[in-house]
Amino acid sequence: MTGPGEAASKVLQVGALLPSLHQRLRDHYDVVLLDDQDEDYLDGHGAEFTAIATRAAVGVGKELIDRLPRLRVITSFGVGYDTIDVAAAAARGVKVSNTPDVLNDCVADLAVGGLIDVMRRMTDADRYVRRGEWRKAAYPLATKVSGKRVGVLGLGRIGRAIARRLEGFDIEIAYHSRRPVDDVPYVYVDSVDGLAAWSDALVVAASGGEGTRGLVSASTLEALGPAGHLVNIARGSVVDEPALVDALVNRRIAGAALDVFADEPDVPAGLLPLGNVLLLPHIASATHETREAMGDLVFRNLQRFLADGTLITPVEA
Ligand code: 8YV
Repeated sequence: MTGPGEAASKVLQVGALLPSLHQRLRDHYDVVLLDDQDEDYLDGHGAEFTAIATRAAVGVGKELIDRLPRLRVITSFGVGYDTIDVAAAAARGVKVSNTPDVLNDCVADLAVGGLIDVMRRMTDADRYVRRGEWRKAAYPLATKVSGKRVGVLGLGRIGRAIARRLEGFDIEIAYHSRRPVDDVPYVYVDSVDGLAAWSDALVVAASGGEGTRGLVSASTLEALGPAGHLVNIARGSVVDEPALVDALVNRRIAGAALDVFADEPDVPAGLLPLGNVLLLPHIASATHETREAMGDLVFRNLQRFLADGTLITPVEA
């Protein structure tokens, strides 16, 4: 077993990281970027690494964990950890950290922006102006946002930040999550489809992973109905994507604002011609301020762990 001093020296970087984090890691540790190595590199060097730095979009599977017999910690850039095999890590006693809270504001801002954009058709109207169509006719009427009913699916830290913002629009809020929470004024609905049936718009803010795969199903979209809008800033996997495409193409729901997809960066071709869908390239946390805060938290988690074996923001297995 390596001691803490030795552990601090060698970090395996899995995937590209924010440039400032990449540099900071190199300034303090001996960092090896896995992407630059040969396939068999870890056969000879796997035992040298006690720490991994990665990002949520890339993650760490069991196979990689198995190739690093002295691994003690995985620090990840991103709040979601559905791409990290947390159970395999725990079975080996490997600790995992993520970057919660520091991105709540930006993700919630984008969710609300997406909701307003798609209900008011702002991006589509922008395209209309650019195509010169305003000269021929007024843009069609859209849907009022203020005062509507919004269902929040997943009332964690980000879901709550979204709900707080929506209160400012006099929106009535209800939610569904694994269990009701005590300290919010919102109505709990005990099924996803029940929440969708109640809602004018459904905002998906549940974490990804096997437990939530396909939680928003064809029947949920049916319940949301032809006047309903969907916003997803969580993970593409939470929504049955073929069912969503079908519902949008056939106007069984009114529109959607999507920042996440099942197979990023691939976006279902059927969505591309649709004016009632806002398509964003997974940018909810992508501001200078938030990404720097996420990078700082990754670095501080690693630094703390290598100093005393604890994490600032541990993921519970
Ligand atoms: C990041 C995210 O863009 O935090 C998350 O889980 O999905 C985003 O904030 C992404 O994870 C970075 O890899």
